[in-house]
Amino acid sequence: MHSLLVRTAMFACLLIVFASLRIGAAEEVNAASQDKATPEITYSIVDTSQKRCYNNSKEIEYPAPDRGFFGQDAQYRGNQPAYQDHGDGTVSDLNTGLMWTQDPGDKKSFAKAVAGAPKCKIGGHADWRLPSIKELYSLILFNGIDPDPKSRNRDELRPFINPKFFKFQYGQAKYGDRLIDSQFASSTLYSSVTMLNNQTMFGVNFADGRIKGYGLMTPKGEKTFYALYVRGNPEYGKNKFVDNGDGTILDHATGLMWTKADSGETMTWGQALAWAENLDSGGYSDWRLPNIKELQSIVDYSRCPDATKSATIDPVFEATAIEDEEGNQDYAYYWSSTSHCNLQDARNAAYIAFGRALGWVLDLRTNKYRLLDVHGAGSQRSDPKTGEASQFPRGRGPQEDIIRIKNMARAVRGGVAEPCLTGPAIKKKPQSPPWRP
Ligand SMILES: [Ca+2]
Ligand SMILES: [Ca+2]
Repeated sequence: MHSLLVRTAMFACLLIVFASLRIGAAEEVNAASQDKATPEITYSIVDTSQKRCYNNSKEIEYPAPDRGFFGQDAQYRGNQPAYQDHGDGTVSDLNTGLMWTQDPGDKKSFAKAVAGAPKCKIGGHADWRLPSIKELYSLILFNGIDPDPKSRNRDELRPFINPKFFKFQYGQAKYGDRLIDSQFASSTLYSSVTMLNNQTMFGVNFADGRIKGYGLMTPKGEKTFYALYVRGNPEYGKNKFVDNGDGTILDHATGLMWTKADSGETMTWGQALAWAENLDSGGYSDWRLPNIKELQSIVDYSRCPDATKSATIDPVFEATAIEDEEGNQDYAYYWSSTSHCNLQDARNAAYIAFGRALGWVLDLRTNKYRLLDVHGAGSQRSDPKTGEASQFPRGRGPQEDIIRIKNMARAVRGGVAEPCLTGPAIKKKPQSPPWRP
């Protein structure tokens, strides 16, 4: 009698378990069909990993919503980087659905980087390709530190890519390289030329945190690059813009909504953060300044002022024309919410050049400076957050980049960016360099 009771009770329990399993299965089916109804994110933007907040020069506590510098990169978390190391020389990016080779090998020319993809059999896969500039930029992280190009000191440096998953090295003396010479190749060629006549490829420098167009030829021969190969998610980097007709543009590929118009005037970095946070447009008030990876997602690398007489952006967007430093029609640089830090300070923030990426180049024959498109429209560089551009009449340092300080802005909303009001404790820095005997 006793054991019959137990058996009956057990049977009842099993029935309940089976019933709940069936309900669980039904819920999964419902969730799957709902996924089909809502647009699929095919171009998931990975966050920059910037976790600290900065003012115009240094790290600060996370600012409150009504205070200056609110709305910067660290305060919107987004899709945090997540990788899986397969232990066979390949790494999967769990956000983008892209699989990568882990080791870029030796530097090689662009032609050899292209030719190497179909020959690559790493991990037993035969469908590797050289990444587009948008695919390659998905790996960049902005907890990196921009080195002084002349420095040889590798202490305290941190690259702009996760070195636990990707083999990274700073410039090697064996190539005659500077510390910062760690440029990675992409399959994206510039639709114009740099330095007046150089065929140019966009690459990412994971040593100093920039996109630049690199001339394929140098006076010494073909320029060489590191190359990672990628496979999977053929939709990555392809926008699906829809003009909502109310001043907003939705990119169904990324899930981000953008303002159709830009700020129409240039401003400092702090002003750009506040402009976006205070914007009321299309019936939305939760606009923010995009981080640099979100902003790069709307670059159209097939367009540029020279090739299409337009900004480097899909024509669904409006872009305010400007006059460059010599009075030629061009398009602006656009601020991101991302600081570009070096060992000394956080005085710079990252921008995308939606017009020519100009620099002052000294012509050794005439000993005069010429204003040239040195890096190509679609580059990512950085500018001082505040100050007077007139202090930099011939650009800055070995990068030769022109300095504008006042740049344009475009606002974004949506995605998975919840505001974040607290962060890690501020890093204390020694007041002066440690004394060395
Ligand atoms: Ca962020
Ligand atoms: Ca707001």
